[in-house]
Amino acid sequence: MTLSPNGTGEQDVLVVGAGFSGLYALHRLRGQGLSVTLLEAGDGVGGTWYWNRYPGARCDSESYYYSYSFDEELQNEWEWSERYPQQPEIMAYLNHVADRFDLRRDIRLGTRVVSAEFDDGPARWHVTTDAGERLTCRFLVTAVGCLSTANVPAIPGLDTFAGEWFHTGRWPHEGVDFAGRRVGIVGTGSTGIQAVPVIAEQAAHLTVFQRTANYSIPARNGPESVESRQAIKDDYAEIRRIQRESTNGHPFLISERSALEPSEDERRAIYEAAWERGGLRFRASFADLLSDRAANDTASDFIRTKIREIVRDPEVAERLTPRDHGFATKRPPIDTDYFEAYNRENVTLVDVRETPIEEVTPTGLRTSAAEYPLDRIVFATGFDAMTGPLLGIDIRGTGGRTLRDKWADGPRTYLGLGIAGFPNLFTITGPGSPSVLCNMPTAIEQHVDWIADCIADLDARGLARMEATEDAETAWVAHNNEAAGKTLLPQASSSWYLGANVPGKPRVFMPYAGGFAAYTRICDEVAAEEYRGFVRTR
Ligand code: NA7
Repeated sequence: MTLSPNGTGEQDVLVVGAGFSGLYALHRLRGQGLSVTLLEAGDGVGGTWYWNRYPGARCDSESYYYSYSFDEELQNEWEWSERYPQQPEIMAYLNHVADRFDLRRDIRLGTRVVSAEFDDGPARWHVTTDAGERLTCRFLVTAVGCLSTANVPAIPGLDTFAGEWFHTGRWPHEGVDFAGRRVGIVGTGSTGIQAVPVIAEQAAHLTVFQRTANYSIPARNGPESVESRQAIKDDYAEIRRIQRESTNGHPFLISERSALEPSEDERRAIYEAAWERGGLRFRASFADLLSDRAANDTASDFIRTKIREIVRDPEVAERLTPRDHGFATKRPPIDTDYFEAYNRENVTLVDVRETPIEEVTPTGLRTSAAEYPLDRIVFATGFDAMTGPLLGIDIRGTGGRTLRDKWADGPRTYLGLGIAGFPNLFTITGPGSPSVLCNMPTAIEQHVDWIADCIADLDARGLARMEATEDAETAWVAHNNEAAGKTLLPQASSSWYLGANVPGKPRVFMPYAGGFAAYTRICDEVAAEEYRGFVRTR
């Protein structure tokens, strides 16, 4: 089936979003003979990386592993220039993928999905776009990303600001000129930590408004040598196997030793080596960093000492030192010269927990203690993570029930893939799946493959409708909470994993914390047992 020229034709599958998830979903589903159209709100492919163009935007996963593994030729032909890929390079890669697999003919850019309604009689989804078009499909696959709904704080007076303000996740394509400007940046998560050193180099003055001090590990970015690229490619099969069998989708395994086992000297030496090597792998130094408070304290203390060593002004160092949560219990950033930036003459740190932001004035930002004159304000304030992108669409399941209503007290899914009351809807990296706790392309490929196999199985059996049962969903929510409860993660009370960064959002630990490999095994078992926990009918 193909879309009729007026866009009202029926498709087997509509995919929403053209990031890593949507592009692979289109390729994979089309490859098994299905008619597929992909609808994308942006004017280009790239998803997260299309929108996040802020200074210093770079992936924290390493480039050779933050890439697709589904096609051997693709992974062998593509050359990543640095250890971590910069935003423009990821965009080049995803555009290359779109061209290489001839995806563009089934992608409609500049098309935002505003609603989707399930019609139970014929088991069809009716999807409406912002242009008022109505499209129909058998299966709806959301590939809307976990971090794509910008969270701009509702600070009084923002509309009176005479300068310009930006959210990092909606960055202007033409860039922003900070030269000679007084710039304020709000937020010190992964994004703020990447942007601060880069903006500090450009601006006349940079004021950083920090609410929660953060741990950060040096990235140790650098060019990827010809030899190391070749070595990775020669070993790709094994690397991909490790990624798929790991806890977090990265090509390293977490040490099996407790942090409390070695002597203090040996432990410090292990942390020093990990600090020198840099990157997210630091958290793999010991087995129990995310499950045992005393073990976690050893890593947290090590990083606190490093902050004091790097930052020259002891008062600034103290304000930059996290005390209210343990290392990696919130998403751990990695950085290039973040703490070093505070040694610059033109960088000021303001602790807005001590002196909260009260308003934006026409000429700057005022806290309870002072007014800071600014020409530009950058909000690195994160996202309405995981549920925001899905609830941004008016999704209605059986009986017209809205997803917003169903998730009023927090998301409920089965495997993060299916939702009771919403048949034939598949959510790639949905809440309740490893998603943001995993290297994303690894998590995405597993989801897309599972969904594609599932649809193939339905078609082979002549089945038209598939829906997660309430019981399976309830059991999965309980298992999700249990898995999170075995870790220290839910204890970081200001974490976006819990929805704590968005005022009024229900506090539910959203990603699946039981580990990627364990999760994959469960999904495989569900499929092998004729999709246990789903009802499939003609
Ligand atoms: P994050 O990690 O959610 O960080 C947002 C930062 O903004 C964080 O420091 C927040 O402080 C701060 N924030 C949020 N709202 C406010 C208000 N109203 N006032 C002051 N400060 C505020 O988003 P990122 O974009 O950095 O990273 C998102 C993910 O992208 C990252 O985890 C990676 O997976 C990639 P808080 O900690 O909430 O006190």
